[in-house]
Amino acid sequence: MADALARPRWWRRLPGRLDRVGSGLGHQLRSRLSLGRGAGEEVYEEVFELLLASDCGVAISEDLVAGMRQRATRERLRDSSQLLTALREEMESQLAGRDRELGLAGAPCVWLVAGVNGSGKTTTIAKLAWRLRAQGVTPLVAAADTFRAAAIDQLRRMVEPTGAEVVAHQPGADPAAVVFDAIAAARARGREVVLVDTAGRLHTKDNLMQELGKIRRVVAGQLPGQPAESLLVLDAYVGANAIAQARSFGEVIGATGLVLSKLDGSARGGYVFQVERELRLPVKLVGVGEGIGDLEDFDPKAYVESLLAD
Ligand SMILES: Nc1nc2c(ncn2[C@@H]2O[C@H](COP(=O)(O)OP(=O)(O)OP(=O)(O)O)[C@@H](O)[C@H]2O)c(=O)[nH]1
Ligand SMILES: [Mg+2]
Repeated sequence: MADALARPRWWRRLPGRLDRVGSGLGHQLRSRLSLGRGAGEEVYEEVFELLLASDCGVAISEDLVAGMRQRATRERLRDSSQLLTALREEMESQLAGRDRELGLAGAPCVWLVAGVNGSGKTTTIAKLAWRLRAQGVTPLVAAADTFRAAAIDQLRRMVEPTGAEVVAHQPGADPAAVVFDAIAAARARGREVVLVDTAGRLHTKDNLMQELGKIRRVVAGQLPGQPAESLLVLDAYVGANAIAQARSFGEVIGATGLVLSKLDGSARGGYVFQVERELRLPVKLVGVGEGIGDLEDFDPKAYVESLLAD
């Protein structure tokens, strides 16, 4: 009961979604562990297989099982609920000790948002604008996806209803120039936060990656120490396949954190462990739907809870 109360809003809003993920892993773990065999070698192998199947990756699955086994031996755990608790604690400790706060230092502070095509950048920007407005901050949004006219229109359509302002140039303009102007406007108008929407791109397109690097340099040139946040948006549905491309992005933008979008549609529960370890970056935000309010701070405890739900 205490656990249920501790769950954040987004967890409760996903019945049949994350729950479906949870019932996969949690349900199967329970049925394997409750066969009355205690903590035998065979059981650990089965737990390993289940973790692997839910996209935890080999290294994490091995670590989780090793940690679980150590606890079981040390504390003489035998029954299934004790073993499950040991696994839960191991999972929580994998995600512990990371700074998941969004940095707000700077006047203005800049949050740069990047990722591959369709990962959820513009939606995340609009959700962030809405959230900041709810906190009494009016952000300024730089339409640095100048690649398509439709991208600027989409950004305006999504952001303007939140009350945030959009700074845009013509389609085809230099994205770094848009950012330069947005920073100047934020200074002139006393805006505290500048959100930068960028065009989706493949990590293999050198010229487009360089363009992203240029945006970052323009920000730093105008405002030393910025961007305060360089967020890489990853589509949770794509799962661990996106890790290699994410690494290139991470370097170019100097990523400070990850946004996992579309978590509401993803069945790859263990992916969070893998992505955090492989990229050495904290998941800061999760997208849990298409609505403007469907962005939440990532809460590791609640996440583990939802993974292991029956
Ligand atoms: N279910 C769900 N859909 C999402 C979420 N975030 C974004 N989407 C959807 O994903 C699609 C792409 O979102 P965009 O925000 O346009 O993605 P983008 O990264 O800006 O795309 P490009 O600018 O074209 O690279 C849209 O249909 C969004 O509604 C989420 O958290 N959950
Ligand atoms: Mg976009």
